[in-house]
Amino acid sequence: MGDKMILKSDENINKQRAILVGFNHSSNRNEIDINDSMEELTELVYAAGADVMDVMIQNKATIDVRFYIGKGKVEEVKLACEHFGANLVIFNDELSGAQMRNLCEAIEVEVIDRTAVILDIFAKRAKTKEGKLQVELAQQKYRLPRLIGLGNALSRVGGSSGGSGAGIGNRGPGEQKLELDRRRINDRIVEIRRELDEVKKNRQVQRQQRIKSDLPVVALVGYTNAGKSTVMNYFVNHNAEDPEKTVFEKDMLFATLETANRRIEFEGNKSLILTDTVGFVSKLPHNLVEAFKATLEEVTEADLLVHIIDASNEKYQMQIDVTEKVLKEIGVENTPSVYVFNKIDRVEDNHILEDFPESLLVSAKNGTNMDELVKIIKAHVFNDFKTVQMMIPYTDGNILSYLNEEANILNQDYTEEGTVLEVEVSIVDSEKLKKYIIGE
Ligand SMILES: Nc1nc2c(ncn2[C@@H]2O[C@H](COP(=O)(O)OP(=O)(O)OP(=O)(O)O)[C@@H](O)[C@H]2O)c(=O)[nH]1
Ligand SMILES: [Mg+2]
Repeated sequence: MGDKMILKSDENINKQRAILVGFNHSSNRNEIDINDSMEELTELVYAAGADVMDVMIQNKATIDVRFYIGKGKVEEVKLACEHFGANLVIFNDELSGAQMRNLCEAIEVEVIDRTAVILDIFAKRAKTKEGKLQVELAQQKYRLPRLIGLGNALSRVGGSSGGSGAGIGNRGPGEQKLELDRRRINDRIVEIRRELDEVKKNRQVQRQQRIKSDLPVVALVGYTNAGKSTVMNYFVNHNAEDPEKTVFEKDMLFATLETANRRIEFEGNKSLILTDTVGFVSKLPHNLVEAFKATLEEVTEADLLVHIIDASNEKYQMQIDVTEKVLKEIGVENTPSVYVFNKIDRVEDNHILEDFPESLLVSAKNGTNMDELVKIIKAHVFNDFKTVQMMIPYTDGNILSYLNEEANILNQDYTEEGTVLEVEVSIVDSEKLKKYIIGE
């Protein structure tokens, strides 16, 4: 039982029958509503593949150090498990190793917490090598301080071979095992970090290549299920060289777990890199935020953040707050950003524009107002363009082909000396090609 308490990547909570337990303490009240939070936990548990048999909430002023919830509630949870034939109890808040052990012993079923569920989903969905390594790193870091919770079950196993039954006599081998596990995890953490460094080096090479191309980066950010990938696909379908390269979109939490970059092209040779990112969720495990900072590098380097908000979700204000909090944690609070309220096809009457006059309402699914979004993005990232007149001597044909590729030629005339152009170029190019400029 113990080994399963913290899920490894090869185990999961698929098809288990779970009881969810929430704790509503006074300091919590001005945060997220407990019912909303439990509803979200239910969604997370479904996303991880388990069934939710019952949701229990305790309102209490203080946390019980030993069991998190009160002793009486522990009994109730135990009865509920028997009643529903549940084999898993999931707490909405992070538990310590000791609390896990105590609860597990008292309730006699596996006990995990919300963080373990989120880690489990991430472990199952991560696809790239870097994604997998990062999730495992977060998992190992999560396991380490909770080995006591595991240690108990392990010591029972260890002690049984001694034949002395339950009790203090089991401690010896258990603690040795605990120490061994601790060392094993620490070793693995070191190894993962080393592997991640390797992967990172490769990524940096790729990024540098991209940076060399000078393309602006626009990152889609927002709460999970807001429609970021759908927005991405809209652009891939309309403005990408290869419309085949759509990303996965689905009505479930954490459909996207890895950052995806696509080159999006607008008329006049104006291109940008659009980045689809992992969605955020309330109580996102800190280790995971840490781990994903690396894959969120595109976000930290973005020229513009397009914050996608699900207008059809009543709790969008909370979702905006959570997203902004995480963005702050990864250090991008100063990047220019725009609010885009998505799924307006699902809202009839709204006051969004009164509350957020600067925002845009769209439906990525139906394409409503997406041309407005294009305008906003262009205005933000292509404002470093200017129109100039150039004269390119016929001997410099390579410059002309460069401009054909990279700039927006508005007018073209052939004179005796060479080609005279009216052309919209980036400031960078206008500097580089200064000697050809004959008028601005
Ligand atoms: N009605 C409606 N549904 C939408 C719209 N945009 C997206 N959806 C749906 O919302 C669900 C989630 O969309 P995704 O694009 O996967 O959301 P996401 O923000 O990428 O979610 P994660 O990757 O989980 O963070 C899907 O079922 C979409 O079809 C929209 O404009 N209107
Ligand atoms: Mg997505």
